[in-house]
Amino acid sequence: MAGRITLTMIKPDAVADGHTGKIVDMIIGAGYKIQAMKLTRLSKEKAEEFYAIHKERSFFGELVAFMTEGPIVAAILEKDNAVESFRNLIGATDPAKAAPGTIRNLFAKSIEANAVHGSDSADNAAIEGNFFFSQMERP
Ligand code: FUP
Repeated sequence: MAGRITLTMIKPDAVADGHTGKIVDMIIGAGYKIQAMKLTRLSKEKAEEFYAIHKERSFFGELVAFMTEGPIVAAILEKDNAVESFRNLIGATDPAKAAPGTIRNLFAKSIEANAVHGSDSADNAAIEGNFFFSQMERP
């Protein structure tokens, strides 16, 4: 399974704006199989844990505040070369730099409220999948 999964979050901005269905449709249309999916909400502690790698960055406090402001949809997605291909589907972190037709180009509002997350490596995809889902919640 290594390399075949990635973890996504549809972030609070996109969920609140009613874009969940369109984003899930794009993901399925691009050939991903959904292994697990849930609507949930990050506590401050959980958001700080998820983004711990960024804790020294100037934007960390605002990022945690944004990620806890409303519900998110987390999902484990399966496809060949999942991490890299999904990052191509979502586009650059900054929506101003995201290629036309990418999820962030279509739905993101700013570099912070950027609609979706995608894991940046196969190792982090495994860690992030286990962060959100128990064995019972996965096939
Ligand atoms: P990405 O892997 O594309 O999600 O981007 P990063 O891991 O670099 O950043 C994680 C999150 O931090 C982004 F989704 C949004 C937030 N961020 C900011 O708010 N400001 C920045 O300058 C960079 C990132």
